[in-house]
Amino acid sequence: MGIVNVTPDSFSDGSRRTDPQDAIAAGLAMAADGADIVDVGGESTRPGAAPVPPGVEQERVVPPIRALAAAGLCVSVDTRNASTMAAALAAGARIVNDVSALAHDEHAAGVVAEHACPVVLMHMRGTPATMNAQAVYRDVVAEVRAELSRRIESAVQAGVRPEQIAVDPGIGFAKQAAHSKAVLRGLPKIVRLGYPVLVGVSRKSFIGAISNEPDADRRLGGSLAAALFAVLRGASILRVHDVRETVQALRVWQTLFE
Ligand code: PMM
Repeated sequence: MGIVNVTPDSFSDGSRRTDPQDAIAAGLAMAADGADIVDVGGESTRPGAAPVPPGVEQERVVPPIRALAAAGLCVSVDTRNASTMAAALAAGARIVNDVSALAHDEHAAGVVAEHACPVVLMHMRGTPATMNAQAVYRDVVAEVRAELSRRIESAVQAGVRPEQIAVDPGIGFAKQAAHSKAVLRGLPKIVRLGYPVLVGVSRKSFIGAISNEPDADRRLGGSLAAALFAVLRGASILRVHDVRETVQALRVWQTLFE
């Protein structure tokens, strides 16, 4: 899954695309480089980020989603807002990726149930503005697993079918670097929930903490290492900025394993 952020303020400078034409070109290039899914988002979820009104978010994401879907790409929309999910699905998006696991907007589960589309339920606590203060765990893997389980139950109660669901432990969301490391090591416990697992490690701050690299755009090596480790631990979808490099790393790594 390649990341197309149509935002002025994502944590990685190199992934910000405010011009719709840039976003479309980036999505097409990612697909050509081997991405199976292109994830388009219009609201930064970096720690402390302010919420973006859904109308503004839709003005950002709908034009690139329409163009990328028309070009035949499988597009997901990265949003917490039901009206943005509906607008993106109407424009041709096929997957909903919600960092709040359908908790932010009371109408979100209904939209996903009605469209019967795949949905990514990601773990976090609070909101991007408040999540850092809630990064307190006794057993982070068990707590993330239990909290994801509750979000799955709530989605299913709202009419989402289990076959639609993928889960994501939410690396860096309400997690300090030590929590993100523990979650990656304990990923098989999340895999045992029985749903496909998506992992987003690309350029995240725990890589900066391990490698002493404050610049998010200079964390490719660490991102590749963490991505391969996540696959080894059972991840089936990787959400990445650097598609060409990740596809190459995966091909070589998998070939050597065969
Ligand atoms: N990370 C970000 C945004 N959306 N969605 C999922 N499912 N998993 C993630 O880890 C995730 C996400 C933040 O990163 P970005 O600013 O590079 O998009």
